[in-house]
Order: sequence, then C-alpha cells, then structure tokens
Amino acid sequence: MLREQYREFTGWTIYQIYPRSFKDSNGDGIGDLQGVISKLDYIKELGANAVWLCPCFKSPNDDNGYDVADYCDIMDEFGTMSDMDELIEGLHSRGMKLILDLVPNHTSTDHKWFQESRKGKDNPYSDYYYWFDEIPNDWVSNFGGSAWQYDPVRGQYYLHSFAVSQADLNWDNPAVVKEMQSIVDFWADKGCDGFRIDVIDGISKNFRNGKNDLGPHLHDYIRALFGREKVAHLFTVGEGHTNDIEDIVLHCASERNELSTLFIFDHMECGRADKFTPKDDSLKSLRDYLVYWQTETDKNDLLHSLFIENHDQPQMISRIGNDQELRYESATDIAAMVCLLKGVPFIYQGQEIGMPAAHYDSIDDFDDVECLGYYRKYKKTLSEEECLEKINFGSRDNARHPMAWDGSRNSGFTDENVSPWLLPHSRAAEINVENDLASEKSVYRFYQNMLHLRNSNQALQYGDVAVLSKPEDDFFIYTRSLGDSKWVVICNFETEQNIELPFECEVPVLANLNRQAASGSYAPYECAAAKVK
Ligand code: TEU
Ligand code: CA
Repeated sequence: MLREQYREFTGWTIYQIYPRSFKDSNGDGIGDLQGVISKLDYIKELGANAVWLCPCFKSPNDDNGYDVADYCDIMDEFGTMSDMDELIEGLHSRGMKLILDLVPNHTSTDHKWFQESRKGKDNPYSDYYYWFDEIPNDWVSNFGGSAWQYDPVRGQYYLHSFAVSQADLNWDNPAVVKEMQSIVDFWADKGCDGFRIDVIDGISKNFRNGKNDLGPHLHDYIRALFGREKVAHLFTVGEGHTNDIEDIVLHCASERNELSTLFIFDHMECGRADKFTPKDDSLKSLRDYLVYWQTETDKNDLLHSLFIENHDQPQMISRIGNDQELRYESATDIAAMVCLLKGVPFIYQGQEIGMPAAHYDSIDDFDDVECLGYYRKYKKTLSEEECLEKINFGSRDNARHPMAWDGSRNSGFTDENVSPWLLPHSRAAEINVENDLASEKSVYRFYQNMLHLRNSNQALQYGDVAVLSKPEDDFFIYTRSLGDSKWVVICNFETEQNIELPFECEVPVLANLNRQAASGSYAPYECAAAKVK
C-alpha cells in the first residue's frame, strides 16, 4: 500500500518550468522569476497544482544553472530572494506547490567550496571534491571527453561527470552531507514543498571496482537528506538512470524513507545507442513502455512519474507523432495516453500547446553544452550537414527555445527589440499560446479538460489501471476503476481503426475530435475518455 502521504501526491499535476526560457519580465532576453510570477494564473487554469522550477540558484550558467555557485542565493539574471519569496507566496495563495531543483552531485567550479578546496590539502574544504595525483580510472564525462581534469592551482585531478566546470562533490565526506542537509532545510523553511533531485544516483561513487555504477552508500546518503523527520513530508522526485525495478523499489518503497518517486527514462530512450541517433520510437513503443512501467510500479506499490518531455529531451510529438497536419491530434492523443494513467503527471512548458521540436540551421545557433560536445565528436567523421541533422534531432535546445506566448517577433517571450538568449522556435509565429487558445483545436483546452476530469474524479487519480488493448493492437485502451466508478481511455494510433468496447459507456466527456460514442470508428490519433456504465 502506498503511504498516505504518497496517495496525496497522486492527486498532483506538476508543471515544469525552464526559467531561462519561460518569460522575460525586464527585457534582457532572459526569462526570470517575475516572468514566472506573471504566468501563475495561466498554469493554475491549465489544472496543474505544482510548479517544478529548474535550477534558479547562483550560477555562471555553463550548464544553465545545473552548475551551482551558491545553493542559497538566486541567479542574478533570474532576480532576487525577494522575488523568490513572492513566487512562493503567489503559488501558495493559489493553493499550488513549489518544487525546486536540487543539484547535489556537483557544484560549479565557481562555488566557494571548490575555490577553497583547490587551494590545497590542509584547507577545510580540501575533501569536498575528489582529488587524485594520477587519473584513477577511465570514466568519461556525460558531455564527452575524460571525466578528469587537471587543476594547476592544486596540482591534482578532479572528477567532473558533466562539464569541466561542474566538479563532483565527495559525499563520502560527512561535511558535504551536512552542507546538503542544511541547504534542504533552508529551502524547506522558506516554504518549498519538494525537490526534483538531479542525477541522484551519482552521489555515491564506486571507485573500488572502477565501474561507474551505483555507489555503495547511495541509499544512506539519500536517507540522510530526505529521511529526516523535518523534511520527510516533502515531495521528492529523483532523476535516476536505472531501468531496474529492484533499484527503483529500493529508492521509492514508502518504508525506505528515500524518495517519493523516480523518473524512469526507459520510454524516453527507446533503446537508442545515444540521444542523437533515432531508433524504434513510435506510439506503439511508447504504449508498451508505459504499460510495462505502469504494471511494475503498481505491483510494487510505488508512486509513478508520468512524463514524456523535459528540458533535456526533444518534444515527443516530433519523435512519435505527426507535428505537421495532425499536430493537434497527435499532441492530445499522446497527452491522454500518458496523463490519465496512475501516478503524478508532469507537463513541460510548451507541451500544453503541442510545441514541436525546434530546428536551427547553423551550429552557431545552438547553446547546449552537451550537444556542442557531441558536435565536435561527430565533426571528426561526418559532414556538416550530417552533424547538423544529428544535433537538430537530439539537442536539448529543442526543449529550451523561448516559450511562444504570441506571434510577435520574439514570440512574446521578451521585448521585440532585444535578442533572446536562444533564438525563438522557427514555427513560433504559427504555434503559440495566443493562437492555440483562439483555435477551435486548442491543445491547451484539451489539457485543461483532461486535467479537470482527472482532478474531479478519484478513480482517475487513485483508481486501478487495467489495460484492454493487446500488444499487437494499433491503439491503446485502458480503464481506471475505484469502487463502482470506472473510466475507459481510448487512444488510437496512426491508422483508422474500428474499436468495439466490451461494455456500455456514457457519451465521452473528453475527446480530441467530435465523438458521440466511445465505441466505433476512430480517426488517426483520435482519443476519448468515457465513464463506463
Ligand atoms: O541530467 C542528467 C544526465 O544524466 C544527463 O546525461 C541527461 O540525461 C542528458 O542531458 C540527456 O541529454 C541532469 C539535468 O537534467 C541536465 O540538464 C544537466 O545538464 C545534468 O543533470 C547535469 O547537472
Ligand atoms: Ca529577464
């Protein structure tokens, strides 16, 4: 059984904001906290009741805030602590929650801890990072190249699992654990309701066997952070990289006092060699991954995280839907496939208007440190055109372009006469919030109806899931039942299908096209949800 407290989270819907790209309030071309504050009603009206804000702490922005220079201060471009207080107040007064993005695996090399640590072995911060005289193993950085960097100041090598300026913290040092505990407490005291925790499974290292797998003290460190009475009520979602249900149970079983839930990336990766090389992504493969993980998490009484987009991934509709003529249909169909399942739905900014992946013509238009690393690697063997194709396919900038609020020059993200930090989406004049809301086929309104339905029916939040479609079917059908209340969700794939349900239903209350009956012929990407009689 899920802990009572986890049951509450099943009723949440979390809207993810990449603050740099969401809304600029002061015309410097960079999104900020006042920008977020100005859009709180927009998010609430959508039906979300929580906001996850990507890192907004002091940072030199080599990795857009995932390189933290001070965890208890606000990034200059984003505003001040009093803006943050106003944001928390603005959320809470609307009955909404704030989830901050904690980055415990590494800090920016600009952080005071690193600046002190590099000074030498007798410095109080000396052991806050991993220092070695010789490179101890062949670990590579997630952003390409060796994970070890020589620091001439200290005369030793330090570990960076990501960019060179993101030095991995040494959690085996109890002082580091203490620092992180007080950071969590600082934000909890401020009223933050939960955390998304970056690369949570990286904080304990396995130098012993040389393999970069789960470290021996991972669970102790997570419990040290979130298992404490003071913060045990917070919502915590870890960004992990395991697809092993046993690992996931260890993190998320309620009696373990570790995390409320974990992002599982199986359906995002779809077995790809790397994120710049397409594989068998399709509606069908998405369905099969969803069904598999829904079943596994349910069997183990875990709270599941329902997401298909984030700031690291190209938009799902461009990968498995039709982002041209049937953009509205595929965006809404995929929404119903995911968001009416059991778990906590996450919606990434722009997903609610069916924003497709971005496209840039020149490598100079990209900013993402990860894709630029891969570009340099691909350049050695591929033509410029081939490189650009790969980068356009996988770059994180796909999801990081400025949010398109209207059809004006800078899509309403910032003033028309400034240069936003990243170019607006090439289709922003056509696809933006204003146009979507004015259209008869509004993705936003579909999300709104869907979330309203979910939020007002306990069966759609807490109810059991049963899958009716078979693996060979070109559609997805599932039911949600609680007591004598039962709902059915039908999501068709790319071809027209005739679907006869084995039970009588009321007229669908949610549908992306006009539908009078739950059974019958379904157009490509047509979906519906109906109450079972
Ligand atoms: O990403 C963690 C991570 O492991 C990355 O490899 C991620 O999967 C990759 O970017 C996908 O292309 C997290 C954050 O979500 C990411 O934005 C940060 O850059 C990274 O940590 C370092 O903090
Ligand atoms: Ca700004």
